[in-house]
Parts: sequence; structure tokens; C-alpha cells
Amino acid sequence: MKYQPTPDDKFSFGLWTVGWLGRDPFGEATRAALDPVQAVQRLAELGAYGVTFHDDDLIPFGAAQAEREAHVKRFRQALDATGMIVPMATTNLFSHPVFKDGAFTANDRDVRRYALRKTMRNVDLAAELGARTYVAWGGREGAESGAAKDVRAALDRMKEAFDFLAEYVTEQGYDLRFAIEPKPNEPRGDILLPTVGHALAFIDRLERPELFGVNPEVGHEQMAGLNYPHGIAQAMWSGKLIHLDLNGQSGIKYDQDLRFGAGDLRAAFWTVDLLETGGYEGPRHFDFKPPRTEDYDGVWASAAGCMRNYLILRERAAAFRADPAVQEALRASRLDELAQPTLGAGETPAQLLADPSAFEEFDIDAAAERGMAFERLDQLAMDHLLGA
Ligand code: 3MF
Ligand code: MG
Ligand code: MG
Repeated sequence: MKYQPTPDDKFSFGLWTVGWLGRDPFGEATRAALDPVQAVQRLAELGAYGVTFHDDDLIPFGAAQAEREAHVKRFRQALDATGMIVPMATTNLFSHPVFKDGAFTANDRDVRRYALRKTMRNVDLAAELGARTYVAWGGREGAESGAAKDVRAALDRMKEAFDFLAEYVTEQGYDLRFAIEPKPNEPRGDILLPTVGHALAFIDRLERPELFGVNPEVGHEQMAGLNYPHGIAQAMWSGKLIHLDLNGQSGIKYDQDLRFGAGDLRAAFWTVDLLETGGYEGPRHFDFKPPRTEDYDGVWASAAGCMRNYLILRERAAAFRADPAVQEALRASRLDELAQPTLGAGETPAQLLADPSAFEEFDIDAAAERGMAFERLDQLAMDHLLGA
């Protein structure tokens, strides 16, 4: 069947996505709780290969040890029965009121120490379940007002936390890397590490940067008015795209978490084109919220839609790249020239200064007049995207 996902497609979903009950700042839950075991079974039936979780999605906050073990055991049995894997896990450092001022950067030191312990505990479980990526979204690491947070001190505490956790996984011998997930705001007025660029720069200041990458989410970059494909392209260029959160967003507003393909469809097309041609081999992970208008039939239709849209876009992007008219248009837009180094091999400043064709004899007016032919190229992309 066409557009039928298989485990080879590496589609994964967070337990908190299909398990979102529809509670929002203005209204109560519209759906009854979903058993994680049922989520695993349904996602496997739909063609996903993996499931991800926050500690509290799997084991209710504050559960006693015996209860904890029972939850993990049932989950593990569901994984074994379905062949689903856990490519990634993460910590909930945002729901409980104790994290109201953050976790790794909370002003209260005891809260920071508790956040580290909560994370270490779930890192252990992640490693036990075979996860290779540990996501860190610092949703409450931020502020609503100026003096409330000393940002430089908070970044010191953030670095301290991540250096410590990297030390811990190294000491334990876990094959696990951390992926920092940027977001500009919501639930805090302003969140630290608001964009992919901020996160990449932060990682460079860590003691073991090789153990870190980013987990960019479509909607989070778009909430900041940024171009998601450009963001993940820079993460790839830095060797730091180790995981990602695919979903949909319509412009600069609250975090919509629409199913992948909804919202900015053109950005979704370029995202798939980049992932499929750029050598990304990680999970195609969906972090979306089935709208609260939906019952559970609607939830599964929404989850299936994420995968279906990815597969349709994969087909359309491949057809775009294979089209001889597109290849011709790419040449007309001189993409092949962009791929050429600006300088000759080993060319020195003195040699460039001695090249009159680069300056003295350069026909500036002729170069300024040359059209770039981008509109024809983009219309070809549009034709492929629309199936014209
Ligand atoms: C919030 C998010 C988070 C993160 C998650 C880590 C609750 O906007 O995107 O989802 O993705 O905490 O994976
Ligand atoms: Mg989101
Ligand atoms: Mg996310």
C-alpha cells in the first residue's frame, strides 16, 4: 500500500503526544488517560518503530519503588511483544510546581540538586531500555522579568548541570548522547537557549561537547520567526543534528504542535528534502498534540497523518530532485557554483590581490544584471509539492 510506514522509515512518537489529554490554559482534559502499553501497541500497528517518554509519562510522579518497577515491566513487555524500540528518553522538569522557576537553573539550589537526581534516575532507565539519545528541553529555565534571572549565572548553572551529566554517563559507560531542545518561550516568558543557534553556541562551551547535539522542533523555531530547514541545516553542518521533533505550526503564535505537514507545508517539504538528501540517519520523531477536539479515533488518525505526510513529502521531494527540468534549473541558478570553493586550492591573499579578474577587470555591471532564475526553480518545487 502506498504511503504505508514501516519500521525502516524510523518513525517514533513521544508517549506524551498521543497521550496528551487536551488540557490547555483555558480548558480541562477532553480525553481519558491513555495506557502507555496501549500507545505502544497502536503506534506499532500504525507502522512506527519507536516510542519515547519523559520519566513521568511512564511512571507517575512520586510512585513507590514497587509501583515503578511494575510500570517499567509492563512497558518492556509491550516493547518486546511489538518489536518497538526506545530511541530516546527525557526528563519532565517542568510539570511539578517545584520546577516553577526552572530546574538546572532554578534560583533555589536544592531544586537544582533535585533536578539532577531526577534526571540521573531516568538516564539510568533510558540506558537500560537501550536509548541512544537523551533529550533535554529546559521549558522552565527562563524568566518573565528582568532582575528575576541573572542570565550569565544561570548559564553557568546550566553548563554545570550538563557537564556533570556528561561525566555521569561517561563514568557509567552508557552509549548515550544528550540533545538540547531549544524553544524561545512558553511556558516561561523567555526561555534560555531559545533557538538552535543559541544551543549550538552553548554546546561549544561544554567540557565534553562531543556528547551533545541538538533536538530542534519545527514549531519552536517558527515561533521565533526562524526558518526550520535552515536551522537544522546548520545543526547538520556542525555535526550536531542527532534527533529532532517534527510537527506543524502556522506562524508566530503559541506552540501549536500540529501534526507534521499541517501549518507551514512548504517548510515541511524542504525539511523532508534536507533530511533525506543530507545524510540524517536518526529517528523521524513526532512531537505533536492531537487537537483536543479529537476522540481517540481522531488521535490515531492524527498520528497516522504525521507519518503519511512525511512519506508523501519524501516522494515529492525525491521526484523534485530527479526531475531533469529541476536539475537544469539548479544549474541556471548556479547552485553548482556555490558548491565550488571561492578560492583556488591553497590560494593566498597575495595571489587573490594579484588576480585582476577578481577586481580591476571584474565586470560589476554585468554581474549585477545577471538574473538568478530562482523563481522558475521555486515554481518547479511548488509544482512537485502540489503534484501538478
Ligand atoms: C515542549 C516540548 C517538549 C519536549 C520534551 C522533550 C513536552 O514544547 O517540545 O514536549 O519535546 O520535553 O522531548
Ligand atoms: Mg512544541
Ligand atoms: Mg519538543
